[in-house]
Amino acid sequence: MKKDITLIGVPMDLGQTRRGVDMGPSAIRYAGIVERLKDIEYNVLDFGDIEIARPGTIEETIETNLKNLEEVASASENLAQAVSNVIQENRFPLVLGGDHSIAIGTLAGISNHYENLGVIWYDAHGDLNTADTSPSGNIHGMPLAASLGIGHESLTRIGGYEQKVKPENIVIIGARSLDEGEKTLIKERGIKVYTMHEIDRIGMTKVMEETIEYLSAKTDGVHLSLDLDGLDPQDAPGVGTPVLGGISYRESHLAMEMLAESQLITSAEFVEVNPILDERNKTATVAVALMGSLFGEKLL
Ligand code: EXY
Ligand code: MN
Ligand code: MN
Ligand code: MN
Repeated sequence: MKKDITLIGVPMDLGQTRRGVDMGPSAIRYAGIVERLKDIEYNVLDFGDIEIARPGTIEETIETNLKNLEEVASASENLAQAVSNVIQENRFPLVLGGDHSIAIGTLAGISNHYENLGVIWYDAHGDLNTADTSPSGNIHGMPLAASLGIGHESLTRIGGYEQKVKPENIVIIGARSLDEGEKTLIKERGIKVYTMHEIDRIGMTKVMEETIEYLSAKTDGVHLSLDLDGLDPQDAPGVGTPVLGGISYRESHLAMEMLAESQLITSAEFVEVNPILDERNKTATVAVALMGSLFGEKLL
């Protein structure tokens, strides 16, 4: 069954220090996301963009090494509300980033609509840092930890509740740059991870078959959080934290096509598209093509 889709833009760049990722939603719209989905017979509504405070405009009351904490928290609350409304309207929320800190708000808006939400985290990174383990203080390296209820309470309590996802309901795909604290957390909490090593070794087909089986057995909804830096920088150069040796464009299409066939995905976000660092909007174009496959576009 085809659910109607609502796009939500999140022009957020405060979760990291490279400017330009706030233009991600515009770049993705410019690359034709609305037309692409309409071409495959979806009813698509563009909600527009979430309001993001400018840095330094919210009075700082918290002593912390986390950059722009109040502004990120405030944007996350706005996003959570908007996403929750879309689900209430029985539509599919498709969130366009923005840096990956936005996942804190997306998951806060989604999770209390499900008993047992699953999450696929498609990323070069684990995004499992906290103020104590972060090498950078950048909140885009923390959203998965925050969604587990681990970290600064301004980030873990968005939406008024803690723990948006259980560790055993998470699958990370594409990891190749994990900090020591993240590795410890993965082992302690039993988070399932397919690093690039496993993808090379068993292939994307098997990775996705296993992921789909693992999550469909125990969840009643699955959110896809796709960071474009999960892909190789050759295929997706317009990202702020590129890491060599990533997932290819074709493997990513295969992953999206298999998710479409599984009908498992109930919400999605595409993040970290930075048009200033890009080559002729290539990364946004790749994102749009992957969204096409995720929503069932066929080659023939
Ligand atoms: N692990 C590093 C940090 O926490 O600073 C890098 C994080 C990059 C996070 C991104 C976009 O997925
Ligand atoms: Mn601030
Ligand atoms: Mn990320
Ligand atoms: Mn990443």
